[in-house]
Amino acid sequence: RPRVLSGIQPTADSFHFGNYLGAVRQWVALQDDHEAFYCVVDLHAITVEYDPKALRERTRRSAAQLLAAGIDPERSTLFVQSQVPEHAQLAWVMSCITGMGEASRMTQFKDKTAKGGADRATVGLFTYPILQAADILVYQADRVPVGEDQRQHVELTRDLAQRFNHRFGKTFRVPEAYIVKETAKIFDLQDPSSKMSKSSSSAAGIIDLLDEPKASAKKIRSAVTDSGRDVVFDEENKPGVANLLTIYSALTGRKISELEDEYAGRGYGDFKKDLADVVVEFVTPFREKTLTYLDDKAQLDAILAAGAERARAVTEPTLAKVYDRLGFVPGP
Ligand code: AQP
Repeated sequence: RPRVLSGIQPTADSFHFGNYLGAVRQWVALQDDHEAFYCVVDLHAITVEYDPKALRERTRRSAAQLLAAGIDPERSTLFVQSQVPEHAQLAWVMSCITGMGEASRMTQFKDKTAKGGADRATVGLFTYPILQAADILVYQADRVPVGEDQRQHVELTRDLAQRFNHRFGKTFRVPEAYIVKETAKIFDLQDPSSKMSKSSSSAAGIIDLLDEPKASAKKIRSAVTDSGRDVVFDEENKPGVANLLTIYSALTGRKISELEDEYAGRGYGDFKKDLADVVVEFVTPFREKTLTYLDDKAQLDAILAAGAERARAVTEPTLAKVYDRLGFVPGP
C-alpha cells in the first residue's frame, strides 16, 4: 500500500474549516487504502511566539480533533512530532543540502514576515520547510495530503529528496503533493480574496470547528456575498458565493451544479440559511466527540505514545540508512 504522511500545527484552540476541508478530510479518506502517518507538528509550532502551557493543551486538542474527524489510531499511526526525534535529526541533515537561495524563495516565510520584517523572525521559521521535508522523507511517504498553500513546500521536499539520492545514492522515495482541487483553498468569509487562516483572518472570517455551533451559523449568515442575487459558482466575479458553494458541496457531498439549480431564483438569504444548518449539523457532533476525547487525557496521551512508538519503527531505520550514506561512523 502507498504511504501517506501529513501534519497539522497545534497553533490554535481549534482547527478551522480550511484545515478540515483542505487537509484533514482527505487524511480520513486516505486511511482506507494507504499506510497512513499523521502527526501534530509541535516542533513547527514553536517557530513563532507561543505559550508552553497553551501548546501542551493545543497539542492534545489537535489530536482529539483528528480522532473526532475520523482518524482511526488502529489503522493510522497518529502521533506527536516531538516524540519522534528522527524528524529533527533528519531536518539538520536536510538543512545541509538546502541552498540559502532556495530556502529564501519560500513564500510562506515571506508572507508570515511581511508585517514584522524578516529580522524579527526566528531562524526556525525560516528553516520550517526543511523540517517539513524531513517530516515527509523520514517516512518514505508517497503522498502528502495538504492544502494549496503547502504545494511549494512539497516541491522543495521533492527537490531535496532527489538531490540527496543523486549525491549519496538512492535513499528516499520522492513524494507527491495530494491536493484536492475543489477544496484546496477555502477563503475567508469576510474577505474572500484571502485564504481562511488562523493568523490573519478576523473572527468573523474564520469558522472554527470547535466554535459554538450557533456562532458558526451566524458567521455563515453574515458571510460576504456579492452584488446580484444569483447563487452561481463564479470564482472571479462572485468569490464569496463560490466559497460558500464549495463548503456546502464538500459538507453534503452534493454537486455544485445541483446546488446552483436548487437555489436558482431564490436569492442569497435562503442559501445561506440552509448552509448555516448544514454547518451546525456537521460541527455539533464533531465538537461533542472532541470534548469526549479530551475528557480522558491519560487515554489520549496513551494513543499518542503508542503512535510515536509505531512511527519510530519506520523513522529509525530511515535515519540509520541516511547516517550511513553520509559517512558517519556507526554508533553503539
Ligand atoms: N484556507 C485553507 N484552505 C485549504 N487548506 C488549508 N490549510 C490551511 N488553511 C487552509 C491546510 O491545513 C493543513 C494544516 O495547516 P497548518 O497546520 O500548516 O495550519 P496553518 O497553515 O497554520 O493554518 P493556517 O490557518 O493557514 O495558519 P496560518 O495563518 O498561521 O498560516 C495544511 O495542509 C494546510 O494546507
